[in-house]
Amino acid sequence: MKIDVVTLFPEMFGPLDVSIVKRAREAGLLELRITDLRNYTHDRHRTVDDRPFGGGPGMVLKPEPIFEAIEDLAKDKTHVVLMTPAGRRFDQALARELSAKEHLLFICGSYEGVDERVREALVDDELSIGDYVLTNGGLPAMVVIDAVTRLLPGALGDDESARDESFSHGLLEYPHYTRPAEFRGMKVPEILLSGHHAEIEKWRAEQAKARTAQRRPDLWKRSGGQEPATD
Ligand code: JF5
Repeated sequence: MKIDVVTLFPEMFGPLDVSIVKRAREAGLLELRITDLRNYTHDRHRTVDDRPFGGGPGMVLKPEPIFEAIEDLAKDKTHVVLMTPAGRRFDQALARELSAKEHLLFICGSYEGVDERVREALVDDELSIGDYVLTNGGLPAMVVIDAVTRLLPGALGDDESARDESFSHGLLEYPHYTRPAEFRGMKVPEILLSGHHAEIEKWRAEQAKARTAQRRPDLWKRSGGQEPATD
């Protein structure tokens, strides 16, 4: 998969040079290119924004540099994504959907937003990572890129993939423990030390359901949950 990012802050993208995304890039599963929007300006001050028509506070990203950047970087099959709090809410199902695309291009908004003509003419999809306002779309783009990259075939190790598989059912995770069996007086649940694999699976499933029902009633309803979970 190829991913392009057009941003005013290319220096933000260090987090994509570590861990699983780094490994995916090194393995050739992901080709990631970060482009500075200012490279597509032509004036001495490398101007990317201007005051809003009609007045009001803040600045708006000008259309010309964004159009030039997208026309340079996008091909016919490119899925152009604008990161904005006004987009549809990003979730795991959307991560799956995006992971099937050949080429993604993220436009990272800033300031009050981008000129509406960018949306009308260039953008295929507007995504939000949640109901809060950030200073620019760099962090949201990285969130989406991270979630998509780990879904690319071969990006996760066998262990990671197998674990992920068992949690694609829309519930929260069961509690995890490792050694020591007792730490500062806190004991690991006896069942996990018992070696009874069927019983352990049952316990974990119950824990996952109880947690989901209690903490995330929205997910619980979506997963078809009914029984009053006891924790
Ligand atoms: C942005 C104008 C975009 O703040 C966000 C955001 C929050 N959830 N999802 C995205 O994007 C940055 C800021 C101002 C446009």
